[in-house]
Amino acid sequence: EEEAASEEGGDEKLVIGFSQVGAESEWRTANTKSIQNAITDAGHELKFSDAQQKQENQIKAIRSFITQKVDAIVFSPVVETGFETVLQEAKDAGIPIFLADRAVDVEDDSLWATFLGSDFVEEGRKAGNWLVEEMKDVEGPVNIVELQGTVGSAPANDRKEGFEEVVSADDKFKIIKSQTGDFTRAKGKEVMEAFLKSEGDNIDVLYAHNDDMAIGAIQAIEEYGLKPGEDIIIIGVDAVKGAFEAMADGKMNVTIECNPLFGPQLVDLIEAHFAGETLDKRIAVEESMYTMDQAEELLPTRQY
Ligand code: GYE
Repeated sequence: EEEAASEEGGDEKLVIGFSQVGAESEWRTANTKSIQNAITDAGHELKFSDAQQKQENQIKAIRSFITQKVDAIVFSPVVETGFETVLQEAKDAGIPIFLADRAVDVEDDSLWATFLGSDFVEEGRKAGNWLVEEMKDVEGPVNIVELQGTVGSAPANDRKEGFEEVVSADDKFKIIKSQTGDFTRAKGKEVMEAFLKSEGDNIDVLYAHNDDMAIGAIQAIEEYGLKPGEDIIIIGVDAVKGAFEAMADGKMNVTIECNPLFGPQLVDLIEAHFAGETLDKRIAVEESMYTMDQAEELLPTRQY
């Protein structure tokens, strides 16, 4: 048997397959590095697969990890639904799944060992609460356009839900347009151009589900002849360096932190699992929120 020698605790060298979403954002690049480095720094062997934001690629990657008899699989699902079959195959093969960053929507929670990631609903609420406070003296209507993340992904679903929950309490807030920008700069720019074309000066606020789309949109707004950060309030999520740069330039107002640097924490959890510990089903990463006036001071200290 090749079973984990639990008396040896964390000393065992594991083969870990990592099915990553893609390379769609600054956040993702930082996350990939953090997890890859943590796995190899701990002396484990890494098999890496980039799904290029496609579910079918992830299903293939997981099947290939199962065939290769890896010890564990780290999985960041591009969308929430449709993974039951392949997760069941991993379970049948006795390979534990560690959900990293994004959740799956499956009924049987024995299909994964633990989920380590952020509370995306809470991030959406933070964005909404910031806006409510910022607009407290404005009579309204406050016209909001929303750039959603990848359709069907946990962060897109949850960031929408949390934000709506807060702003819907006051009917001066109107979400006049909402469309996906797939978490990329290019798509964020393209969709913002379309929003501006149909709504123009009517737009008061942009809520983008990540900073990369906000940064793409900022470009579209400038090309349209408006001032991002002034004529249109810009709210992003992630707190990547690019957002701090935009805020330091006065072009973006706030970013909600979503910390991608949880590689070491993830590897600790994997090792704990192989040492026989029972893990909580959901483990949260701690994070904050940063505004324009803090950007210049904090920029040099940002790690991603
Ligand atoms: O916010 C976005 C990335 O799943 C939390 O995915 C992650 C999101 C992140 O593309 O930038």
